[in-house]
Amino acid sequence: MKIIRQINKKFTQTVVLSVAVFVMTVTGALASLPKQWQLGVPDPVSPVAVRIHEFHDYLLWLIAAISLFVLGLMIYVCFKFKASSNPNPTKTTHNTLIEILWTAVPVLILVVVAVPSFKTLYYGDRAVDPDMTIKVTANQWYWTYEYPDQSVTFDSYMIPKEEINPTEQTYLFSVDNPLVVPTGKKIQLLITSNDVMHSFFLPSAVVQVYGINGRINEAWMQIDKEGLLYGQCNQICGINHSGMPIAVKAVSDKEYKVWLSEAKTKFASVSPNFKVAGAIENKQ
Ligand SMILES: [Cu+2]
Repeated sequence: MKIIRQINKKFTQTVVLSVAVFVMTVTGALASLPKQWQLGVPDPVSPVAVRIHEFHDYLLWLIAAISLFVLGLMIYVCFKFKASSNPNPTKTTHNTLIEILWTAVPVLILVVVAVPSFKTLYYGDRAVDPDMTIKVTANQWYWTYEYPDQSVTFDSYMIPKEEINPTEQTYLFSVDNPLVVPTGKKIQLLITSNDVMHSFFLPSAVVQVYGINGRINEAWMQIDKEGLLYGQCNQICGINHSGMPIAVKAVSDKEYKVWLSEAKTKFASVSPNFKVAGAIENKQ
């Protein structure tokens, strides 16, 4: 009986969770959460992501064409040169034209892959004239988000399983304080770590940058539609690697300003650097 009751409870939980996820997905509230039986990658939400998706689709057509061509050649060879059709096998060992072709054609293919690949890579590498900067610091095991121009810094922790509200939150994705960004603004991301290597990975914006202690890596994003985006640390960093989700809340400019003024009070604290500077000043 106990087992049946447990199964029943589990089943009810699953149904409730599925309905909740479905409702949230339909209403678009959780646009970037992975879905059951999802095909492909999350919808792109930033210009870099759009370009990378286009490049991905282009490569897909290219490799499909190459694969079909090679398959066709193999089928042709299998029938044309099978032993029964060739009782006296040919002794041919060289064919200059074919040898030039199978060297030159792959080189050309690599060129038509490399050119758009480098263009996309450089486009996403650095923010040109960003509207704002956010510094992301990885810690074991949480993220610290800093808005240097606004003197706002706060930590973002995963919500533990027992505190999850299943109608609004998703275990392993939801956090206490998401990173809030305004839509349509070019955001320069500076990513570093306080301890071991972590990775700031936000698939729908195609941002994946390592946070490395003592280094600052750069990326940028411009979220063009409002919503909650999810990602997670995808550099195996240690025992709580799975406990470092990234939640980014993209809101309108107006809402962002309201949040910012609230955040300045909510997360008001003096950064350690200011403390040290103040101490030195006081001594003088
Ligand atoms: Cu990590």
